[in-house]
Amino acid sequence: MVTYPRIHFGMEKLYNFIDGKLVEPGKSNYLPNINPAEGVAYNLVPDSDAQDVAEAVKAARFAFASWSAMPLDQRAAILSKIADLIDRDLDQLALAESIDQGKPFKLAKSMDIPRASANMRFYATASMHFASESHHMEGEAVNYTTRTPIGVAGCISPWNLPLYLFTWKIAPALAAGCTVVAKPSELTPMTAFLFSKLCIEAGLPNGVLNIVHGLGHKVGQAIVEHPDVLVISFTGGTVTGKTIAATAAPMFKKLSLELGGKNPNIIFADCDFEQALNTSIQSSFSNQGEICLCGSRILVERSIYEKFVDEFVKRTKELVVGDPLEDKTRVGALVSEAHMKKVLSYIDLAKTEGGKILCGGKRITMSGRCEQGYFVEPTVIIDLDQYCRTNQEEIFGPVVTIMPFDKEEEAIAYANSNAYGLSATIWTENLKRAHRVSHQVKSGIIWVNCWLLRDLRTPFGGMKQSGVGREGGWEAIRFFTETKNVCIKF
Ligand code: TXE
Repeated sequence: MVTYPRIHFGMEKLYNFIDGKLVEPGKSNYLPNINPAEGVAYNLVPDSDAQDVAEAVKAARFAFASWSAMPLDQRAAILSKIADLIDRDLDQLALAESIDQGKPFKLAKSMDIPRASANMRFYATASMHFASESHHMEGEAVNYTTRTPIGVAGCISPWNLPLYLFTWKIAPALAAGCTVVAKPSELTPMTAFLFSKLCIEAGLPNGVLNIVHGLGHKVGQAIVEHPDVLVISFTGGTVTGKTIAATAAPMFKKLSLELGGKNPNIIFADCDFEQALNTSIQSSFSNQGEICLCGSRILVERSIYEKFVDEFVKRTKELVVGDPLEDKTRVGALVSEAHMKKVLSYIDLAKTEGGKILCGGKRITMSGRCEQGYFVEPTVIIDLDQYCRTNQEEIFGPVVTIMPFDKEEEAIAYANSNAYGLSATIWTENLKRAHRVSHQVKSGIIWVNCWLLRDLRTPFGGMKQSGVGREGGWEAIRFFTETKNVCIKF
């Protein structure tokens, strides 16, 4: 068990990071920041507004000329230095992430924080290899294409993988030569605040990255509305994505929207049963099911359906739900009381829709320091129709449904019977089937015989209501650039 650092995390104030300085919000308003495992406030997050955003944009605009002109190796060295500092502070950042978000400390230490430094390092080095194209028209002309940084980028990130997704946006923006005004979720501001201190230590020039904390409809909206923020990268709920798109579209801003998912996990009878089972437990309940890539609809070929359901329920019951700081904990607290209520309301809905709860289904009341925390039992539901709301809407919690199918075409139709199209997992030992099904499932990311195996060079994002655009690799760097073609006649 990790020692809980009460002294460090008393009701301290977090600060915005504007023009290289840690500053109070202009009106000195703060919001309580809740530790979800305890259900109590433990520090104060700035309740900033449009004026704070305006200050941040002004600093970012000013910094743009020198940052975008800085030699690539110098820019890369600063971003790499930030990655090194994240590695140095791994324990402190993982602890902060666990306390702020409710996720197991072990998960934050093994996944979230290492990925945050990987994001910084990946794009630091990528910036030095970035190149644009040229096209020759034989004997007639040559075209060359330039991709130059757009200007000030707005990066808005969610609460489920706080530092992981925050850095996933700002790293390519900074590497491309943009300056940034960023907003982490008001529910999980802590690691972004610590990150701002690391940027100062790494010598990031003033104004290159600005972090404004606060509510989505105030700070987030002000970033999207600001005429000098030319490009917006957002990860969060689909409803919020629609609001952002509606605001940004009339201003012709460039948009990348990574939204929700309701991902199918298709298990054929010819799979490696043990692997499919083990990984499906992870893809269902990792991070309390609060990952947009979690497989929340498990489709199982009928000949192994009963066996799979029995084993899956048995292993689900073995998962230790509890204090995120304890080593044995596999499932921690949900991020907020409101989110816990939303998840529980979907379990109630599933019952009214005819679902049978095989395990879980309730809030858990812990003893000791976590007695007011937001814990929900990992929940497995069967007997639901494909088209019911439980199977159509994103729950984003430790809740999965399992459904049988008879034929491959049926599995594909079920997988596609949803407005979302972020990711899908396919379990089969038949190579031809793996290709066939991968080709037909309408999702931006397909994993065959694995889940969440990430190569940062690959395009990342969803189809349909899961978003617009792709992150990752060159796609993300190109996104933050403006393209120009120059045609020169011989
Ligand atoms: O996210 P929001 P919420 C899904 C999940 C969840 C639902 C709602 O199903 O239950 O979305 O979650 C900022 N302009 N995902 O409401 O509001 C906000 O402050 C600009 C999936 O908590 O989308 C935060 O920084 N910004 C998801 C960020 O948007 C605005 C991860 C995301 O919060 C804004 C999170 C506005 N008008 C939730 N309103 C994923 N795809 O990983 C809010 N924000």
